[in-house]
Amino acid sequence: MKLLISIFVSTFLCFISGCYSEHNEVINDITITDAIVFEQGYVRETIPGTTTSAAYLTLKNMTDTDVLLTGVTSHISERIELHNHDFNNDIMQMRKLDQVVIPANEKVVLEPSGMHIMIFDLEKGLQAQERVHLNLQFFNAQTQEVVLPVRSIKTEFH
Ligand SMILES: [Cu+2]
Repeated sequence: MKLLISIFVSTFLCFISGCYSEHNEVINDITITDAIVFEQGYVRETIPGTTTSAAYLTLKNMTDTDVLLTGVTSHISERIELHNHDFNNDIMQMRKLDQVVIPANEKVVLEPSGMHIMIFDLEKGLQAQERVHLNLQFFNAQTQEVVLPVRSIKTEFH
């Protein structure tokens, strides 16, 4: 009974002294705009008659903790997904990802042959020289805005 009381008391003390919020702080300790540095990127020009595009960028993690990119939003589309390319019987297919890990003290490169940000249902085409605002969403509910230039499809292969 004494043991039970002491467990109860310590749980209660933990509760009022903020053990729970302390735990939360460990996760939310990172300020994304300081931790994640956007190095470069662009959005692909749309092919006439199509409503999809993709964004590519390099993000560098300046911290000792892995950071998870969990989604992307933008005013240009309500459907933006994180994707990867997979080979299935020698056919390249795209697969939706729930998150992209940006490893501690490392970079992650989203590029045409690898992971990328897929933009669906564009209401109007994207032309070279335009700029696209993307809100990157991270695991701790923080966001970071990046502004990417639209690049022509031709320059993508040069
Ligand atoms: Cu894709």
